Amino acid sequence: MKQFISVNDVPDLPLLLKTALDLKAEPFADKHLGENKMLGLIFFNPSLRTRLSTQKAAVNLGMQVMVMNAGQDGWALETEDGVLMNGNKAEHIKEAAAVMGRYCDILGVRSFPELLDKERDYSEHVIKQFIKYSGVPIISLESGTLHPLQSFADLITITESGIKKPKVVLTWAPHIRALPQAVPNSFVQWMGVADVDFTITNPKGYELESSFTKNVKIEYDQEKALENANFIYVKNWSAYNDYGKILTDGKEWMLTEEKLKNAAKSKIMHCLPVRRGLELSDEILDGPRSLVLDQAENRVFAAQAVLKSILSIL
Ligand code: SN0
Repeated sequence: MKQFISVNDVPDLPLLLKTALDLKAEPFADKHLGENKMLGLIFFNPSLRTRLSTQKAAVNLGMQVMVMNAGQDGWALETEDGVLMNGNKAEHIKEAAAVMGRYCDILGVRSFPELLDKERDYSEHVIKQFIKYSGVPIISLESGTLHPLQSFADLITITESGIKKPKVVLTWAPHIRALPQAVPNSFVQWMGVADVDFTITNPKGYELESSFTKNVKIEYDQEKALENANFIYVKNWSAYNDYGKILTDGKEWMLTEEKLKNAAKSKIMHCLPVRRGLELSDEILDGPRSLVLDQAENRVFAAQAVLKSILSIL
């Protein structure tokens, strides 16, 4: 694999999935593969799981890792082309990406959307600059529109259940901040190539960008959508059409046990961080339905499978 920006970069998904499950069973089986190879991670936004799981994955493969928080540990980066740099940004992404590419064999980049300008966010400007100027394979650690390492870990988690063609429902959840559409967009993409029966439920106005939801069932009645679900993925996102906006507090969309009466066996997923009492009830998060820690654990093996696949072509 040459880069990992979306599911479309994966040449053989069943093989990558098998690699991840094999690595979970034997995490140190390839501990010499990454010897003398350097992974660089650059974060424009906060991270707990992505930062730690990707480092752990690299170390399991014998790689070394360097981590940067852009704008905090390093210079504030200018990402626009052709600007006169007489403001507070000291370094251009062209040089920063190229320099990191000289030091590292693989680079991971986290860059959230600003949620102000739809075209800019959906053009994936920042990660594309890294692809263009670094000269090394790039892994998305969540970009403007996608979070493929999360979705891959989610697919691993669903696959581990062994349920054949499970019913998977992505449900919108309330939040107090405007959040990216990256996690839901990406989850929809990965469910699109998995053997699942998939439905999205959200309040009117929160439709995702239509190229992601082509051929996907959308059911605006949450209770109806949840019926007989095997997996319910809970996530907030801000509006796409009325871009980056919070349209409603949507309190009635918070998932509770009460809503699961027709989905008695359903497991509950969330990518974390989760706001208790707002997105999901304590009873669900602390109860036997919750898979959130399994998803987080699987982030290691998702990243390890991706790194292994990229290392094999270096
Ligand atoms: C991010 C998101 O894309 O929704 C990262 C998820 C992996 N989540 C947040 O930014 C949550 C922030 C908050 O204030 O709850």
